[in-house]
Amino acid sequence: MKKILITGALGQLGSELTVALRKKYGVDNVIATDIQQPEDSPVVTDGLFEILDVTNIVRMKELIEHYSVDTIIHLAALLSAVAEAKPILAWNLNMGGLINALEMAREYDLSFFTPSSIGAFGPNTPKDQTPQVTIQRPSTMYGVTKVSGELLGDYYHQKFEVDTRSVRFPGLISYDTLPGGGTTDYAVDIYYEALRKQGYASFIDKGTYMDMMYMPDAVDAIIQLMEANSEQLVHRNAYNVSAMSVAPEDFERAIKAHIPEFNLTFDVDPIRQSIAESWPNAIDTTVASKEWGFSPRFNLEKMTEDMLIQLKKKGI
Ligand code: AKB
Repeated sequence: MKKILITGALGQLGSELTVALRKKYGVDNVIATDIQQPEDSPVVTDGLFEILDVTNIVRMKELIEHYSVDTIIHLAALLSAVAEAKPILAWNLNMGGLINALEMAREYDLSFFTPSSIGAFGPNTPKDQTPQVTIQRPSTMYGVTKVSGELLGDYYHQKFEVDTRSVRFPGLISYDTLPGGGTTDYAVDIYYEALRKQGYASFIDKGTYMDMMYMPDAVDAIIQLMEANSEQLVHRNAYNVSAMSVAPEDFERAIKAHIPEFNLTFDVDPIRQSIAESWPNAIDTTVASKEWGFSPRFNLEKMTEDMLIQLKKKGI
């Protein structure tokens, strides 16, 4: 990775990945792009930034040529709950952006990363220790776009020798930028509300387990996978990764260790609850560990401690 173009750089993952990549590869070697340009974001102010609507391949091509890009990290996409509310928009944006980015990778011989998700699994997938290779028949539009993305990644690798790589991210928890429109977003909201109100009404029900991971581990996973030797990679699109399998009451317990008066209640959103129930409880990440050394550093307790410290620093 020498000249990296990131799409969707202002999103939850992009905003932290951009900062980490600029630090590691140099400010002049990371081109952050997004469809909007807020003046107050460090993604915009602290390095190269360009407006890019990923459905516009002409503009994408212009930027790739202008900056002599050699790697594309394609993050622009709608998350699960929004995609379920706007399925046609989700198909057009998630698949339209992805095929444009893959075409650019083919034409300019770029290294390529795009995230898949635990949303690529469905109700027929084994729920516990979900294997790397298993049934993938999702019941959401988000899942349909994620499975299609995995297949396209493999297709471009096998047919055109594009160096495509991907991971199936679980819910990502971070203090920097809020996620928007995901099913796992409750796991971020709960920390904000724990500090603001010492209480939280969860839109995901008690006993609903999903995989989660702290943002520093997600950023490290992308860098580690992109730096791995190509010959090591058998299951490229996409590796199961996760750091913990947790239900709302597990967050409650972890938060109570720091804020004893914290009170968890439930106000379940039927749409997001049904999406959550169609996803695994806990996925098996051993293939990612074996092929490129995936090894997350944060468990629930360590993450909770850090989240609360960082949010307090932000004045929450
Ligand atoms: C979502 O909830 O949509 C995302 C995901 C797990 O892909 N966080």
